[in-house]
Amino acid sequence: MPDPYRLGLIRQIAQHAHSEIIGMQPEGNWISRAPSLKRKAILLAKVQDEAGHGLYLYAAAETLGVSRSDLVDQLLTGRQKYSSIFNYPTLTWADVGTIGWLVDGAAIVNQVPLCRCSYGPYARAMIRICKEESFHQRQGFEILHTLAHGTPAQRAMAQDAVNRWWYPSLAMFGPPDTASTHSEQSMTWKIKRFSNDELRQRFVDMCVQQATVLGLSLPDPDLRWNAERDHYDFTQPDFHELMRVISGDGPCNRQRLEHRRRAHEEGAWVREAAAAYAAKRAAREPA
Ligand code: FAQ
Repeated sequence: MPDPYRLGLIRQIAQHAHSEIIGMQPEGNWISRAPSLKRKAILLAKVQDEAGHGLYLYAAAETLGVSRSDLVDQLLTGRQKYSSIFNYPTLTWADVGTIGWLVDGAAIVNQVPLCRCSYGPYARAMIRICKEESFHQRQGFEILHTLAHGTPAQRAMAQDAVNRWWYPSLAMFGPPDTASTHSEQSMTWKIKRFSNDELRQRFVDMCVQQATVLGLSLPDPDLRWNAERDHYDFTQPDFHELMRVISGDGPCNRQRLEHRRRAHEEGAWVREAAAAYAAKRAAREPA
């Protein structure tokens, strides 16, 4: 395997794994505040799924000759990135629905092609992840549908959340193709199968129909069908804001990393106990 291919994959898979782990925080914030026991149980399961996705992805990265502890260290010291989207706050319960609908929706559009990428362990991890993401997307859609058909205050809360998450969700697909440093190489190697702009367009086309079913609007006055292109025209997200958030200056960057560092330190005894238990069992088992 050529080294640049291996390193390119480690970069992308590690960022992806970190995103799943940091991505537990915005929704985790609502587990104790979910409006019913049923909603709480569903959200708890979703957040646990995200931990599982992180685990599959770290395991896929390890097949390329890196250790999980080294990758975690790179996240905690800010040398590796995670998705910009998880640096935005979840202000209301409607944000949980909107993350499911838009953020998981964008994740699915981006990740379904990865199920057929050129590196088997990553592709195979993505198959299971996409199935679970699809459940996540539907639970978000259902939360928003309930709110959008509830009281005027609930409806306003749902619309406000969609207004705040729309552009950050569009930015998840990365910089425009003209500014994407890795796309060309990643597409040649068939790690990426579609460009950032192609997937962003696919996501917009999909969301317009779904917003109609929800009875909510998307906050873009220039969103309209273009029969010549056979796609919706739309306003691009603010890519300067994306770069600012990626470089550590988003609304919640510091809080997210601080929380992760603390959780990692506080969980050290669990890792030590698990390692000691595994060593004891290995010593007891006949060779
Ligand atoms: N945020 O040259 P490109 C989820 C970086 S879904 C942060 O275009 P590339 C599920 C990029 O890394 C979210 N950084 O890069 C969930 C590169 O930086 P570098 C995770 C970004 O790799 C839902 C630089 O900018 N999904 O977690 C972003 O060809 C709900 C130049 O960009 C994945 O990771 C961004 N938005 O394309 C969990 C999918 N965009 O490394 C919980 C796999 C760009 O040079 C709750 N990854 N950058 O320092 C990919 O498909 C690609 O890596 C892209 C970026 C499309 C994200």
